[in-house]
Amino acid sequence: MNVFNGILALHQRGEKQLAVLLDPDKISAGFAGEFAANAESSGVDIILIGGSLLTSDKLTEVISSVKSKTNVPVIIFPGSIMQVSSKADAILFLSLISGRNPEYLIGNHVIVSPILRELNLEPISTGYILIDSGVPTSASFMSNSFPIPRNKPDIAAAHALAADYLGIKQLYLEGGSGAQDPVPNEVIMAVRKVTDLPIWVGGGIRSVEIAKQKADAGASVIVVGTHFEYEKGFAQVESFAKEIKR
Ligand code: 1GP
Repeated sequence: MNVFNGILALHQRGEKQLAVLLDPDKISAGFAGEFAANAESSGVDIILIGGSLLTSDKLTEVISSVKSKTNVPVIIFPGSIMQVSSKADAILFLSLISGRNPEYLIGNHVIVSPILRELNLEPISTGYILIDSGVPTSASFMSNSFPIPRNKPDIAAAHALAADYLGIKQLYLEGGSGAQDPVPNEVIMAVRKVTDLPIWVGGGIRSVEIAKQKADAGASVIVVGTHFEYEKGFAQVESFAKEIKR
């Protein structure tokens, strides 16, 4: 299975996708499996697994549990090069293009690429763009990089265009997990204007209305993590999926 081709095909048909982020530090493998069992019928297109800083060793256990219960593609969303597992279908191969930290632009990629090849894990080339979300975020702190100011859509668009010209396959506009304010619609629209690449948008999306706004602004994949982390929240997955696909 080529995971990126599936994402691209839906994007090219204009179909919006919902990605749910599971953080192995915050949920048990058993609970992740229960969520996965209902993911497909709830309209989930992608299950992302990872975190900015994993303090437990549960990544592979959570991935295996999810994989045993669903055919929805499982993609690692790595906070560091330690987050790899042959059990996943693919990994977001993130280059933090909004930052100027060489380790997150190319250094870590050199270290981990031979391992990904060995594990036969599909790398999905992704231009990762941090957008200021009102408060410092783990992604910004851990990567030692500044986000793009949220009132500068033209700067975000220039980064997106450069990524497109470099041959990067998709973009991820990131407000940061638990962001106070999600990525502004104006930023998504400005990026959409300059590129046809799939655009992922995540960070601080806490309501169906906001999710729909981001999809309408031009996001191809809506990522929700924190809001769904508790059992109560997972009950809302279906309504998020329905709304963004409407
Ligand atoms: C974080 O974009 C994801 O990298 C999801 O963010 O946890 O705020 O939904 P939330």
